[in-house]
Parts: sequence; C-alpha cells; structure tokens
Amino acid sequence: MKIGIVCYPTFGGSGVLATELGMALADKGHDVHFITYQQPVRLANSFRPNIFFHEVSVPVYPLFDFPPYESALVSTMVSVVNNYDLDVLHVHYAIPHASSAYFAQQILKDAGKNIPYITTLHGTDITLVGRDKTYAPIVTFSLNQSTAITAVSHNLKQETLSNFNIQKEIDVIYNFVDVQRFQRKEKEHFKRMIAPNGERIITHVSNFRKVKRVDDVVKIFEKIRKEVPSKLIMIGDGPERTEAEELVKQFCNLQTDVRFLGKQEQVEEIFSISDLFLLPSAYESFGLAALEAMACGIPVISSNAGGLPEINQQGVTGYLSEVGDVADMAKNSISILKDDAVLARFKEAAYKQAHSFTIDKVVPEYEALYIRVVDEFKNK
Ligand code: GMT
Repeated sequence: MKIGIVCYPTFGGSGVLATELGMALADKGHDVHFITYQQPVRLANSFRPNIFFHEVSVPVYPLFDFPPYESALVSTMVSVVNNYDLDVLHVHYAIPHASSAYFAQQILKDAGKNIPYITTLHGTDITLVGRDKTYAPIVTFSLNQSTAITAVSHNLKQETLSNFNIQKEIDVIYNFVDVQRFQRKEKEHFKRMIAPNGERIITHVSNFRKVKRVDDVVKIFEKIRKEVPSKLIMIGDGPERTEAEELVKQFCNLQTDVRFLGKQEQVEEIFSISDLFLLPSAYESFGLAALEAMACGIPVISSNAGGLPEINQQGVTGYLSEVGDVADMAKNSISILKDDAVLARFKEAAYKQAHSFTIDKVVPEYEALYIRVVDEFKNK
C-alpha cells in the first residue's frame, strides 16, 4: 500500500509514534510518505528505500505575521497524493492535521481522485488544546469527516466522546514499542560514570511541559535520595526545565546527583542503565516514554491519570498514585529500590508487560484498518 503519514516531526509522543509506525510499515513492504515541516527526529539514521520525506515549506511574505502552515500542508498533501498515487492518508494529532486532510481530500475529489483519511488522536489534541473553543468546532468537524478515527487508549476514546459531539466509531489502537531497539544493552562503563558508587539510577523523559509536572519528579527524587543512594537523569527540554533546574538548586546538595541531559536521541542507552522511571503527569493519554522504559526492564512510578493504568500495573510493573501525591510516589519508589530482589521482580514484570505492546502485535491492526477504509471508500 502507499501510505501518507502527516505528523509533528519533533520529540513529542505523537511524532515518535507516527515515525515508528512509518518505519514498521516500510519494513513490511509498504511505501510510506512522511509529510511534515522537517525530517522527523526518529527517522534520522534509518534509511529505507521505501520511505519518502516531503518537506512542507511555508513561504514568508511581509503581510504574514502568522505564515499559513495549514495551507502549505494541504497543498503539499494534494501534490504528494497525486504524484505518488497514495491509497490513504493517516494523520497524527488532530490539530491542524485532521482539517488539513479534509481540505486536501475535497480538493482531490474535485479533481476526480478519492482518498480516505484516518485521524489518530494522541492526547492534548483532545484533552487540552482541542477543547479550547477556538479549535473545538474545527476538531469536531474534521473528526466526524475522517474515514476512521483511532485513539491510543480507551481513556482517550472516552475523553473524546465526553468532550466532543462525535458521530463515528473510535477504534482504540494502543501505542507500541520497537523491542529490537528498546532493550537493555551492556553499558557498564556508562553506568559507572553516572553512578560511581553503585547508586540506583532514576530517569525521567518528557518535553518538560506543565502537564508533565517535572517539579514533582525533583521532589520525589529528593525524598528517595534520603533513603536510597541514587542519581536522577532528566532527559528532554521544554518550558518547565528552568524551573526544575532552579528547584534542584534549592535542595541542598542535590545538584551533584541530578543531570539535565536535554534532548537525546539514543534514550535506550540511558534506559539500559536505569532502575526506575518517573512519570507523575497531570494527564497522559498513554505514556509512550514509560512503555519504552518498561521494554528496557524499568519499573514505572506514575500518576494514575488518563491511560496510564492501561499500561502500568499497580504493584506489578510499578505503582500508580494520585496526581501530585509526591509522598506516596516517593514511598513506592523506595519500596522498589531498596531491595535487590524486589527491584529484580519489578524489572522482569515491566519487561514482560511491554512485550504485549510490540510492533508485531499492534502494526497489523493499523494495516487492517487501512484495508478496511480503502475498501469502504472504493464502494462509496
Ligand atoms: O503531550 C505530549 O506529551 C506530546 C503528545 C503528542 O501528541 O506529541 O503526547 C501524547 O501522545 C503520546 C503518543 O501517543 C502519548 O504517549 C502521550 O501520553 C500523550 N501525551 C499526553 O496525553 C499529555
């Protein structure tokens, strides 16, 4: 099949998942065309002859205080569908990709080409940004016009149905992890650099936005460290990073034990030396970073928000606490970290759970959906 994937190319979860999906589909023989404003980060160093990247460039003009990205995206979608005779468009993150797909579909229809589009909802496109009344009408319309809608968890499906007037079925297709890439590798030298005295290593990965509650990560770590010698690695960047760094500074002596590494591509190398993953978010539709950590055998301490209970199993792969309950998250972390046997049990369970979300289990669900929508559309 010839599939067009529209996504954000950045480190955000929706772009990561869309890129991983494109690579997995290409490995299964499909032609995959990424349409976005820059090469997706996860696509770097992974050449495949059947993956194509089409850059959306937005012309600047003195009149434009806000250059119209959406118009440039629509036109690029139209030309890629025409030039490569695509079978289906799959857009990730509703805003503005779903309405752009609808617009492209209408332009193509006018020229005699019918193409279905699938919208995959990822999280804040529904729970935060999409609900804003400046966007809600266009999100509702473009979802209802989608040939199919998918959500990455049951929780996100429910959030969508509760907050928007959706007249269509929403299929839940869980996120997945590439277990060939995300597996524990021998990195002893690296571990000794971070934790020279055998301290436990705790990791957090996010885009440091408010919803991630990165200050809670620091507060949890401060409590853990009083009981269990440990180090904290913070991966990613975003608006809340400076505040988190300031908080680390405020806590006496914490700076020597916390490293802010910024955006990193080879996260699996850091996961290979980690003992615990912290994700205290106010909301996560799914928590892809936690799943990738689990695939490397790392237990997860998370909030119980959104879709997190659908991947993190209470008392088995980690623990879930109420949002903001730093004391409970610290207590649970300590209970896992202070005992080698308990830690080993949680690591094993996390690894096992992640293996129920692998490429070979999830990607066929997308392929079946593509076949279904293309068939449905032919008969329209
Ligand atoms: O909001 C983000 O952190 C980024 C966002 C995105 O769409 O780029 O991530 C969302 O999608 C990921 C992939 O499906 C999910 O794993 C994240 O849980 C979700 N984030 C939120 O719901 C806050």
